[in-house]
Parts: sequence; structure tokens; C-alpha cells
Amino acid sequence: MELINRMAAIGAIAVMALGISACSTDSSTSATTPTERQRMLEDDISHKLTAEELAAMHTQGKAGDAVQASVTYEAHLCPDEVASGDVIGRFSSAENFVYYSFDGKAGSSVTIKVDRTDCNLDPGITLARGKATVTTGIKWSSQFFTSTELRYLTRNDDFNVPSCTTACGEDPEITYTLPLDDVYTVMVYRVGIACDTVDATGFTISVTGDGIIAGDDCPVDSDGDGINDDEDNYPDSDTQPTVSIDGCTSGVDNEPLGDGAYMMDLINECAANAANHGAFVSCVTQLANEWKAAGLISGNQKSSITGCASSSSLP
Ligand SMILES: [Ca+2]
Ligand SMILES: [Ca+2]
Ligand SMILES: [Ca+2]
Repeated sequence: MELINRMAAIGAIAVMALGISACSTDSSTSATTPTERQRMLEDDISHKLTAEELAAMHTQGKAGDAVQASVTYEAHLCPDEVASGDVIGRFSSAENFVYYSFDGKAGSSVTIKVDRTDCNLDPGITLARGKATVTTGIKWSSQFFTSTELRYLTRNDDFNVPSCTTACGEDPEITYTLPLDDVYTVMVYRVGIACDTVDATGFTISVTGDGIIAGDDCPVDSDGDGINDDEDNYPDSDTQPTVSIDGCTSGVDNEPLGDGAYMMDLINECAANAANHGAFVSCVTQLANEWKAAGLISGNQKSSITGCASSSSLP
């Protein structure tokens, strides 16, 4: 109970100092209303906080320091991926951020959009360059961003009216041109302490645009046959349009066979493994028989393929 009261007090200080909660109506500590302070913070990230606000943030920062921890990334986002996540915890604690990473391209745009699935969650997003291992120096805004691993870029709290009726702020969206080829971090944080309920956790996040590239952690389809490398029996398929053997063109389409292999992959294997020309012709003939039996080629096409194999000088 003691801990809960303390957490509530820290939350109340943050809300009063920053006015970041759309649900807060407490403006007794400052001449500016929460809405005015919120606008200053949202529209001008170089806004200098008042001494009162700074003192409150330092108190809050101390609370954050007490729970500094390792950063765990919820997911690495790949092009056109939509992820979902949970925000659990209290403002400025390590648990109050959910981290995502993606690989980005210099000079290209990305759009990051978070939609709450729980009406009582008020999410915001911060975009930073780099990837973090510890929470040290990571805050929700630029004023307190002293991480040596992440470089603050931008943030947004309210952009889109949520689909559910709520008094708990709006959903955030950022469109941003990336400065460098690098890995980037998206942090989803909860804003409206006063209107958030403790168990309000759900949201989806999408990161889209030309700036998102498939990095090392994304599935790759090297030969473009629609089967990712990790499931492709022939990840670097010979995808030439027509079956041709040693310069002889059969006129038969080089068809994909369903498991990542193209006809040419198997013919190339025959050439690589055959001990002599007779064995190569026999190997290709067996393939052509199987393809004809499967209805992939006609009798004439089978003859074209085996003819090319016979006239070749392979292996
Ligand atoms: Ca928001
Ligand atoms: Ca493939
Ligand atoms: Ca393949």
C-alpha cells in the first residue's frame, strides 16, 4: 500500500509539472493551464522548463534511476509489419516504455503509428537513432534524454482520435525523414497517468514507409521466389525464364517446383553430381519423365529438354 501511494504521488507530480495528461484538471501549481503547458511541450521540443518543472522532473528522474534496467526489445520491425504490444507500469519506470527497433535508410521517410486497443490507455511515441542496452538516460522527451546509446529525434503524443470513446487523450503518429543509414528505436510510452487505468495495456504499432528496410533481423528472399531463405531448399535459385542446357535452349518455361527449387536448379545439380556425360543425360531424362508425369511439360517439351542434355558436353 505504501508503495502504491508513493507511485501515485510520483505520478501526480509528473502530471502537474508537465501537464501532459489530457485528463488532468489540476492547474493549481502554475499560472499556465495544463493545456497550455502541454502545447508548449508538444509543439516546441526546445521549450525550457520552469525551475518548478525541472525540480519535479529531477524528482521523477531519481525515481527512474532507482529502476534502471536492461532494455528488452519487444520486436524488430520489418517492412510492412504490424506488431502489437503491451504497456505496463508507471511513468518514468523502465516498464513504462515498450521498445521496438527497425533498420532505416538515410533521407527516406517513415510513418510510425500507434493505436490503442484499450480505451483507457493514452500512448505516446518517441523516435530515437540507435539501439539501447540499458534504460539509463532514456526519458520520454528530449529535455531529459542523456542516453549514450540513443539519440533523441522526435516524439508525438496526440495525433489521431482513437476509435473508442474516451477522455484519455489521442493516439500518436509520427512521420519523419531519417538522417542516416542506421538502426532506430521506437519507444511507446504511456502519457495520461490520471486517466490510464492500471491494467490498460493494449496497442498496435505499425512502422511503414520507404525508410524501413529489411535488415539482418528480417526474413530475406534472396532469389525472389516468394519463399524466404530460411525455408527455401534452393535460396539462390537459377530463375532464368527458359530451361537451357550448355547453350541449348529448350523453349520450355523454367517452372518453380514448389519447395524453392526451379527446374534449372535440379538440372544444374545433375551436371554437378554426374560422373560422366551418360550419367548426366540419364539424370536429366529422369527429371523430364517426372515433370511429364506431373503434367508440368508435354511429351514434345520432354524431348526438347533431353535433346539439349544429349547434345551438351556436360558435365
Ligand atoms: Ca496520446
Ligand atoms: Ca527464395
Ligand atoms: Ca529458391
